[in-house]
Amino acid sequence: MKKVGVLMGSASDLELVEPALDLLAQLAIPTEVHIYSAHRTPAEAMAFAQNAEANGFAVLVAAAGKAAHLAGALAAETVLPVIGVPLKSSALEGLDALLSTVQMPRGMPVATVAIDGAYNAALLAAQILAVEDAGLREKLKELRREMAAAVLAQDKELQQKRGQ
Ligand code: RP5
Repeated sequence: MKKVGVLMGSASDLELVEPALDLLAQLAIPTEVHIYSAHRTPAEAMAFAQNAEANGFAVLVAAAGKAAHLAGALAAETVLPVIGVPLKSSALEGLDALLSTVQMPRGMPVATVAIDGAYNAALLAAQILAVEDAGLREKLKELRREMAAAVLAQDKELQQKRGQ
């Protein structure tokens, strides 16, 4: 299976990125994780994206806060899909990162998830890989069934508490 590359702009982002890493591990998707900043280490970030296709990646996840350019900078260097995760790491509560990530100019798309949406970014990356992988599609369907079962269990508990 091809790999998912997960990049974050700073070590301080790691805690918010961990839900993505956990899900990718749970789904047994090969993953490589890096701290590369679009501002502080632009050469490394650019080289990673330029070589990503040759290095066996299928999709990149880029998480960053503040003036979050990482996802867009990677997208500029590869035609692999890039999923941006705006992080809440500033006084602006992540709105700055959301707009920086989502408002890409025509021709250079970044698939942007919610602020602090690392889990969904990993899920979307898995769904992209699953287009060509029936086994992975089955795992994703099982996850959906588990989610639905959890909600219905919560509903049942609520009904019991309220004596409905
Ligand atoms: C962004 O600036 C990083 O992605 C991080 O969210 C934010 C703050 O970085 P540090 O100053 O904590 O390294 O580039």
